[in-house]
Amino acid sequence: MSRQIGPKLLPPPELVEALLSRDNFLIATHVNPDGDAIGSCLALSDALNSLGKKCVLLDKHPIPAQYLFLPGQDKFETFEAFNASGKKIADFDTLVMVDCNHPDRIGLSTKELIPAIEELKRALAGGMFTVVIDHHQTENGFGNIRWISPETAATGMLVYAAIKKMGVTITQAIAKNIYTAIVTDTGNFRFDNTNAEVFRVAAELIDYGVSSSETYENAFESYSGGRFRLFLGVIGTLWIDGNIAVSTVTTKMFEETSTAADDTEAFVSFPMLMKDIRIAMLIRELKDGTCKVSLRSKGAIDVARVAEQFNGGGHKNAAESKPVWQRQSACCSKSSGK
Ligand SMILES: [Mn+2]
Repeated sequence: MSRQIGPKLLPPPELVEALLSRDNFLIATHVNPDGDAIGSCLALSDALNSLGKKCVLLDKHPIPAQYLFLPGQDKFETFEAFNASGKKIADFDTLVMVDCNHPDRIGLSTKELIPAIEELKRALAGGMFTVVIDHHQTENGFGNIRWISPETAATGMLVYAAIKKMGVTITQAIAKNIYTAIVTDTGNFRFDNTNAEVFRVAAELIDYGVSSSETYENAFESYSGGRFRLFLGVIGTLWIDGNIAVSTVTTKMFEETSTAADDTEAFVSFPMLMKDIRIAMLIRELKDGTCKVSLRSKGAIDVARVAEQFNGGGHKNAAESKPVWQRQSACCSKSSGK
């Protein structure tokens, strides 16, 4: 069962060589991790483990509830847990950044004083060997070995190609993680980035024993009651101007529904159900009174360019700003429905 996947998914030889020749890996992904981030990291760590290598998976934030079904998810550690277990960043020879391409995105720009973060910042400043595997359009040259492929739908596709090139046996756990990575970033195969290559890889993964319906139910039909009430609240804030839809979520709405930022995943896209909406925005109030804006678009409209104006970035049809605006500006007041 080893069909040849397309030429776009050929990992750089130096990337495969680095993964095969190094032994102690820190694998880190972006803050507020999504299914692509988590699934890609888990698959990569299983592959490296099967070759006898040591991996620790790091993330700034805990795994969101909808991804707790992923095989091996309990291997993720927050930076605090990493410290508590007595490990040292200096014991690792390689950092692999997955589904992101800058240290800020893995949480190193935080103002909190966390020893593992300080250690990692020092290690990177001292030249710690770093491999980047990512598909975001917004990038800035960080890393010793970089495979950044914005035309690829999900980082999971890149990780899968790298794993195959390393000669690792694809287990059902690897297949489930990669499949979930792909369905997350393609919106279950409906976004513009869903090309033939995506279906070819998905078909292979189904052959390895992944259930598409089970994955869909776990990843998309698993809202808690609180998350669903939050969703109803966000829909209630909807404001439309022409082909642009804006919704908002405030810290008060999170408190009232006992939910958190990761519960808003995919909320930004719901106004796209309306025929004429081309751009959707979700403005999320942060605890410090600033706001982050998630952007989605259809077709040729490039919202990554918009997010870059606000120091953020992402993909053509899906991007996010850095924190903008202060409380008392219009952005976070509750709008009436329309
Ligand atoms: Mn991704």
